[in-house]
Amino acid sequence: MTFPTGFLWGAATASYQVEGGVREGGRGPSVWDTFAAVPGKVAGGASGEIACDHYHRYAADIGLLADLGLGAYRFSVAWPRVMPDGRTPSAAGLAFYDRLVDELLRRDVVPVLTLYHWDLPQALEDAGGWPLRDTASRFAEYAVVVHDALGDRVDQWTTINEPFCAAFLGYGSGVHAPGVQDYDTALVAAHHLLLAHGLATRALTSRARPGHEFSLALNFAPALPDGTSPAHLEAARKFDGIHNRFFLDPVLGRGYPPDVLADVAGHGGRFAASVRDGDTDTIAAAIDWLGVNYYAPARVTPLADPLAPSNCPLPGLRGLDVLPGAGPLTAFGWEQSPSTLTSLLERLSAESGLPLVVAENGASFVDKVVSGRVHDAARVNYFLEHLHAVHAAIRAGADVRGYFAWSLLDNFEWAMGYTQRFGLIHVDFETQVRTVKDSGRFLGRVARANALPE
Ligand code: GBH
Repeated sequence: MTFPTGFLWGAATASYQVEGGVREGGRGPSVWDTFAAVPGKVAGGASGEIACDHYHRYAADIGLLADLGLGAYRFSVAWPRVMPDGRTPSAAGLAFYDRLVDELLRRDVVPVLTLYHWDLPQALEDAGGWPLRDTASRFAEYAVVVHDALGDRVDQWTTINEPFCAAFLGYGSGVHAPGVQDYDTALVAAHHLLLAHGLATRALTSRARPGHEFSLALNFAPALPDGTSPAHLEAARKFDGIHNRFFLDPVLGRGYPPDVLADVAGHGGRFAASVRDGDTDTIAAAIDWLGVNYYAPARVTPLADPLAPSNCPLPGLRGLDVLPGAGPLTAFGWEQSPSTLTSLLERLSAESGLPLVVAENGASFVDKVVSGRVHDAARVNYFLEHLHAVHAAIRAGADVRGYFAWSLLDNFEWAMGYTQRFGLIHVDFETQVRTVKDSGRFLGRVARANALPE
């Protein structure tokens, strides 16, 4: 049950979910500051204003990660810290990430830097946001600024985390910032997010130093048809198309999948008009590895009326239902299906030929601190089963190079506020006291051994 030599074991966070300090160091507002201030958008009226106070406590948090035995930290840079108005670099903002990276290196932790995990500068949203093509160019400029500042110490670069969420939840269903509800707009935003990835990858590749590696992280929800009829298989095709292939295929150089383009053709046509000559080549910029974010599959079933709107609000989905998960669920209600992770990694490896990194995997459960301990047996089991699943994919030939637990810390879980805990480390949001959970110790032991227990 040993993992390949050099396998990266780590934990992940995202700037808006953990940093707090939203007005410090000259940081400008992001779309999430604005969105969270709108009553009814986030559970409990919560925001990331303080979150885990990681902006001040990063050194202690890195210490906890390193002491557990984890060798890598996947974090994101807040664009509105580095460019408060979305365009002008801020030395004070960059200085925070300087300190963070130096602390990681001091503790022998590999920094894995994500440039965009959803906190768009509000000024750029005001100018048009991701539905505006210009935002992709602004992103490439921002990427170069961060790379110029940190490229002497950071080798591992991820452009964008989960363009699916940024586009379809941000501009389609509207459950994420900026809260726009329009699927034609969401499709255009998706294209510009992918374009931003391609433009930034090109720009950084041309300035890369030896050892630099570039990637993006996609979230995958494999579709499990809840039956074997042709209608079931069609429902699964549709869901897999818009959720997974719509993002994966263009990144792999295959362009947008024709069947998905047909599915979304009824959304007004601005998407088709937004794709210009050369864009598909730009999006296909070579990457060194693919970040795979996996939590749960989707069980899909057809509806008798093929025109009935799907209860899964994504563009192009009609006539299908996404059913509640089967078996023991996480606190979020998500199905636990480790075998789906094995088949996903095998599929992605075969289709892409790329090295893969599990950039996020984890589960929320209700945790209790009892005498300074958190006995989160359900989460330990989730990690154990999913690590077995990763190991099975490696045995089957997939080139998986790393595994990052979501998340290092309990944190601001977007629209769910502080109601879903994903951390290896418990955070008391009243006192900011950290308590390492059993799952953190477990993952640390696995990391130190580079092997699963027999
Ligand atoms: C990740 O996204 C995020 O990267 C991270 O910031 C977050 O904290 C973590 O997961 C836990 O939520 O398909 O329309 O029915 C999670 C990806 C995408 C999973 C949306 C649930 C359901 C929406 N999520 N999906 S839909």
